[in-house]
Amino acid sequence: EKLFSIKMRSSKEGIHISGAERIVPEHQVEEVVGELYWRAREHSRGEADFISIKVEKLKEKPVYLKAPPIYELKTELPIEEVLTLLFRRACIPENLGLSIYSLILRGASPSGRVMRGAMIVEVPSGRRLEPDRERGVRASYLDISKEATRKLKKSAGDRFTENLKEALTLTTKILNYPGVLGELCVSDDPDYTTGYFSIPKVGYFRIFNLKPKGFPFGGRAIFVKEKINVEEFIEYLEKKPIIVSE
Ligand code: PML
Repeated sequence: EKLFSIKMRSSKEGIHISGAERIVPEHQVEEVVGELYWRAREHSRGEADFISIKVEKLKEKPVYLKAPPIYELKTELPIEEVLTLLFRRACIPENLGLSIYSLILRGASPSGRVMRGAMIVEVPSGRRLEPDRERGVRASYLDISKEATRKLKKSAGDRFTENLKEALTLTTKILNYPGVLGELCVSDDPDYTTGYFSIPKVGYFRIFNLKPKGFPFGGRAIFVKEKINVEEFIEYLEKKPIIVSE
């Protein structure tokens, strides 16, 4: 059966409120368009003045990927020490990793705002490779299967959130590209203090209290090896359809 990408975004007075996307077989398109419409309304409590829902037939078959295992870090260690251990495991110099973490907490775009997409950081030079530093790079064409979602809900228990599901889907796509060393994510939602650092073939390390409550800044950094072909990597992130499945 043919597959379709469905993407939703909503805003009010030009300011982004929410976005979501799915990849579904043709017979589910109508239902999922409805779901995303309701989701846009719900997220904005009916305040959105613009909702866009785009339906597009996939031009290529999706790649089916397995999510990394999830580890939840409950520790008394200061957050910098936790991150240092994880950076080491990913072969990222700790000074570089920590400086990117503090940059994210300050608002990483040149204008000091939150970047909507990720920065791409070359290791070990620290060079920023994303062409648009204000926006960053946004991965797209992704979804997670029902079975993989069920398994995730079971393993995360009462610590399951929609943010976890979406973050795991996104990082599974990112980690699957050769030359990626890890991804650091701090939520830009002031009330969502859980973030993660993920490492290819190792895992998704969920870090509670990665930032103080009420803090409005956040963002993502993808750490990559030198000599990665950035154009091809960005093309993969933006265009290649992937579905996280069992
Ligand atoms: C989690 O593991 O709970 C998700 C962390 C990242 C959330 C990013 C976001 O949705 O703002």
